[in-house]
Amino acid sequence: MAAKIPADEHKALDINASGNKISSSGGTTNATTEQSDGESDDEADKHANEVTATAGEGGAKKRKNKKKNKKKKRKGPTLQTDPPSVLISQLFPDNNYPRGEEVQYENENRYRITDEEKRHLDHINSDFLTDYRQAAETHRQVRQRAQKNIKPGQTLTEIATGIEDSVRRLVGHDGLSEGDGIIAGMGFPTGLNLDEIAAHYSPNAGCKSVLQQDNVMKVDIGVHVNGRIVDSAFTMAFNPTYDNLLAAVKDATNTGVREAGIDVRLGELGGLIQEAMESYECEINGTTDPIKPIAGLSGHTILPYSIHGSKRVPSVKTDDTTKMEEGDVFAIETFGSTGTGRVHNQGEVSHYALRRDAPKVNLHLSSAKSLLNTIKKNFSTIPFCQRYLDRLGQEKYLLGVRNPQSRVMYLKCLTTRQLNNLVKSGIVEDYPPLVDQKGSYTAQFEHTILLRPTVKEVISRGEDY
Ligand SMILES: [Co+2]
Repeated sequence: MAAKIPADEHKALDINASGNKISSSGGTTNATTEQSDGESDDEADKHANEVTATAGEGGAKKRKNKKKNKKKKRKGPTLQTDPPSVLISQLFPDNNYPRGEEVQYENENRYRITDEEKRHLDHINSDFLTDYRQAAETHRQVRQRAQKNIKPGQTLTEIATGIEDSVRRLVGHDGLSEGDGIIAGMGFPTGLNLDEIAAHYSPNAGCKSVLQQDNVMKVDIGVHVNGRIVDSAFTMAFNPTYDNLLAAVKDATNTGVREAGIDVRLGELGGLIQEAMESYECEINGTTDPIKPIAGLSGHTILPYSIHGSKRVPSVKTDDTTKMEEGDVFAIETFGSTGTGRVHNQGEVSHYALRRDAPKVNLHLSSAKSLLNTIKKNFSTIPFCQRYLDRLGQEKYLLGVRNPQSRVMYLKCLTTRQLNNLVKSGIVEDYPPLVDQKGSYTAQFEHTILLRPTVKEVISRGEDY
């Protein structure tokens, strides 16, 4: 889920100006590390190897090599069903979830791999890692099935609910009883953004949109376990015309993921992302368009139960000298566009989140109070959408109602009004859809990375992207 940079804050610089290379002290290479953590790693390897073929790319390759000679090694199949129904915690007993792609720090930070103190810090963080890896494996399994099954002709509503039902089933929390969604489930509303819509569109009740053969669809999925949110997105197109657009953005995001590391400066990282993105162009209906990074949308740190921390990863060079630091969790995401590369708010809002710094306001309407209470109890500060509220309500009011559909629409209007109240009071933040010029096409790829004390872990990496 993208962070929006206010227009007056993104001062893009000329990337050809001097000093656009990240100093060697912070850069990292793409080499995966040897796993060097002792017994618990071997246990994790064993389970990952026997149970599934969907582990993170780098990690999975390492494991395959290691166990090459074992008779028992079979390629897949996973024990997961289709549609998925087996809990991730059952597929990987004893919390031995697959690791993401682990990438060694380089140069001045190379010592971290074996440093006793850093290894100790890693060990005391094992709950954090376990929750993150469970969320990431859920993400991979759900999205890989989505990539296989999403087809033109399906409604955006059925695509979104299909993804969300799968996530909730695999983490074992349907989110319907009070507070259940705070334990594990959706990390934010499923973004299904078509063509010029870059971010923050999710169908509301009554949405009639149907996926078309020529659409370019960004699928942005958030999964959380105990508030540890994995934020990762990909783009689907059924027409090969857009291949270069997708390739550009995938390259830009992978550049950001590769060059990210402790001590790396955010503005310089943006320059490298920009360079990668702008080295592509895309021919659509006979005209060749340059591919522009969308400067107003950025990657971001992720905090517990909160999708947007305070640091931003721009996709263009800026003068932001803020450094990435040990312990940071970053969503590295880039957007490319055949349009202007600028986005504006447009269309019906679906995404909301309770503000962490929400002021104490005396709400006059009891309906607004009760909605705020529902939000606090079921989502805390995790972003949600109108459909997530609808499904909480439906459980109760569908029981005795003759015409459930009209009741749903009536309650939807009521909910929208109360949400607007909460937004105006500064308690809830709304995230309107962000849209480039009509007729343009935008693409997005995104990974979540953990800057662990010893190693960088690309937690959401999979064989797909
Ligand atoms: Co994001």
